[in-house]
Amino acid sequence: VEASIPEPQREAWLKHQVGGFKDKDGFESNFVRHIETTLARSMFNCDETAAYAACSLAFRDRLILEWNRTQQRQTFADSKRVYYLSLEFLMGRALDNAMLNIGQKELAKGGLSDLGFRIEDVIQQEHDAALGNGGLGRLAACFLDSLASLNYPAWGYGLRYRYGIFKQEIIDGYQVEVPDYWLDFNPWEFPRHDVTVDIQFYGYVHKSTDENGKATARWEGGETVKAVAYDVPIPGYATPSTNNLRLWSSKAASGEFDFQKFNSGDYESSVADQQRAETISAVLYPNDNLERGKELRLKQQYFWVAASLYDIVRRFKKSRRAWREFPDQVAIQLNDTHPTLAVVELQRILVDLEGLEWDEAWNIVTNTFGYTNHTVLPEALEKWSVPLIQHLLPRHLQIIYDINLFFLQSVERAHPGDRDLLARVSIIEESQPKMVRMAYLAIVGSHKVNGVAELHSDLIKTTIFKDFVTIFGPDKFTNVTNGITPRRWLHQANPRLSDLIASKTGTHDFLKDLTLLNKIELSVDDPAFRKEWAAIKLANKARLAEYIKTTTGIVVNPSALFDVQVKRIHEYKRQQMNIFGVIHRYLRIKAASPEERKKFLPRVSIFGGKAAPGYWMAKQIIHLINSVGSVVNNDKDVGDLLKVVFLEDYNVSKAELIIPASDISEHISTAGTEASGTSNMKFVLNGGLIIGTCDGANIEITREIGENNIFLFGNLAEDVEDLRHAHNYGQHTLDPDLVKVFEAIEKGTFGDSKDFAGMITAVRDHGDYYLVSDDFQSYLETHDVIDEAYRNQEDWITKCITSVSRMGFFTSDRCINEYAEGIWNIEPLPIETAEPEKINS
Ligand code: 4GP
Repeated sequence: VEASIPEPQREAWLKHQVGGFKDKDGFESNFVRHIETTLARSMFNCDETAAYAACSLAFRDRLILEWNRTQQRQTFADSKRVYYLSLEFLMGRALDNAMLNIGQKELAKGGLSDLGFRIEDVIQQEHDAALGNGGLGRLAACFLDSLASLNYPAWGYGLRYRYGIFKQEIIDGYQVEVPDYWLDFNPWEFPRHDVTVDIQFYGYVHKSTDENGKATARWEGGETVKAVAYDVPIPGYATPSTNNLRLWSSKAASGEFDFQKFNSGDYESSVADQQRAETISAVLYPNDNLERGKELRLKQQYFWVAASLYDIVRRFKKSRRAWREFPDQVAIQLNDTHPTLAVVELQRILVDLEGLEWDEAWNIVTNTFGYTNHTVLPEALEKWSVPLIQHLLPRHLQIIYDINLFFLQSVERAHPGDRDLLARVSIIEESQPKMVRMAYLAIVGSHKVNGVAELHSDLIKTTIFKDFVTIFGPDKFTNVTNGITPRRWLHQANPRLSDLIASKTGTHDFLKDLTLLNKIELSVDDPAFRKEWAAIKLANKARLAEYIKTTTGIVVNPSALFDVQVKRIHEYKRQQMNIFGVIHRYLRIKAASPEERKKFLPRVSIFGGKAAPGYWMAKQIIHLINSVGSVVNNDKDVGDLLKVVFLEDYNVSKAELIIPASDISEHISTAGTEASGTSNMKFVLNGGLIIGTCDGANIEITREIGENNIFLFGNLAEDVEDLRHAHNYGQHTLDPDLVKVFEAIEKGTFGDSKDFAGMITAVRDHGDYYLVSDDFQSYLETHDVIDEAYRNQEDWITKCITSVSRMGFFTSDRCINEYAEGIWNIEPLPIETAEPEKINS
């Protein structure tokens, strides 16, 4: 407030306030100004990259004005805000999204065309913001879009990685990882060199007693690193609300470098401190559904959490409210356990720095946090070693021990004598070394815990968190089924389909209220509508076919059935089962007579996805897919009947190209392992059908669209444990068709079989943990059913239209409203609350 301009000068100020462009002409003059001044180019030196830069800067100018107004409005209204803490925000491209959300894409298209550019080419220049691995990070990005679109006062907090998820190259069929340096030119962030926080690491705890005899603890010594804020504006759809995503970058706290060392000629070590500090936010860990306890990762977590909490507390303190009102003003959502140290940090701030009593502080903490779990896979549940935390964050370890002590005392009071229960739920695992179980800490420190689809939310209550349901009661646990933003995943990715739908529903209002899609069911028999529907799908497939040709050289027929599986490569997602199925189909084609071959439905099997660099089995799966492709795609007997394509470097912008082109997509995880899945929703929303197991959100998709419109197969979650148990006792007869597939691989049909031995032995000799063999026959049969269904194009289109019309439930707007009401207790801010001019008076 000290920085506000005094009343007498405001008139001059207001006279010169900049506004964003209002029409095409305004856009063009902004564009040219940025080309000529910001970018120092001219009309004789302006390629598509420069056009992308200038166009983005013109839109950024508009966004930041709305961003400022939104922040002022929120500050003025002083209502409760939600903070979404996520180590990953998989945003993808920003320009197209910004143009669409603020409703200026047509205008920009005209303006760019006047100046000599095609908008599609300009959009393509943008580098994806790939600050995430997979589902968890993309969900966070969809949530930001919904929060802004629904006018919630909300901030995202994350890390500004210099390197996002690696770029994947396929060389000789193998995955090779290449660093993703994406910050060369990023017009979508605003560095806030004035918003910095000093973050402490290491050191020791100094305990003493104050003048009133109260014991106090102070964390002293150690080293300090500076967190610098970078703000990314998040435009809402069809609303001026523009929220903030604040990403922290690390810097050395003490100036640039060590002058003494520099002067004495020791140049290299003079910059060592700086480099060590910058390492903290340098790179995103490339693991999806997998944790590895690396010290640097823990440093990232604390760095980000401490900076974010400092910021949140600073904002709260401006309102001069009493501490007990903190949870009325602040809701913090923990996106998985990665930010769980925030629970400990807030307790530390309140007790050590603000002098609150433990119980009062703890009450504030638990009423502030909510925790979302995204996986039940044991290898993904975070644990940190006690000695590591002791070393890095000595005061936090003491607080964790105290939290655990008080928690276990309360359990003991409610369940006297149950020592096993105490051992099971203790936040500290009594292993060698001792470990801190982060999920337990998150549960104890939050007032609500949610899973991300119904089955998943039931599973966490009956398996991994069962004891906590006994202790806290069932109401602490809830479900919020995931969703996706229809702005990006329908309108942006598939504009023709979006416009066709609008031609039937009257407007594009379904992009704000997705349940309005149900109106198109009335047109399911309308021949013109159906014809256009089919033409759009074919055009999307032709566009993908073109892309496949340019990137891989493989020629595919757009009228073949496109069968797509794109997601992170993981044994539980079972790409291995898919490729075994492809091999089975290949063997059948080979064995058939030329006459019989004519009966096969032409198919293109499309794969895409990254393997974690250290995940050997996943890399083997990629290699097998590519090896099968090079045999099948060059086999004259097969021709167009089967093509196998692996698309390199799957990411958000490629998803926008691939998803609208799918006929069938595969969501075939072992039942009970995929918490929700969100691409399943994207595919159906784009008029593709899916083959899936009874897992994650597939179950709710089935409920919404009807079981005639989805191809389900395989064992149920409730049977998985028994099957695994049986396997371990030797009761495992391999499926005969799978045996044939293994024989073909082992004969060397797809190259040196040693390269694929791990995938075979996992199924044949090591217990088949993911039940590939158990589900294989029903998987194959279901694919035959799909072939038959696809031959009847009229029925197929009916299924697609019907499915799309019933997908309203899966918008992330619905999710955000559920979180807001059931977990955060926040309300949207009506946008007419305050005129920005009035705010500082
Ligand atoms: C993913 C889950 O695997 C996926 O089922 C879910 O849809 C998504 O979160 C969003 O909730 N989990 C991760 C992870 O990405 O790293 O644990």
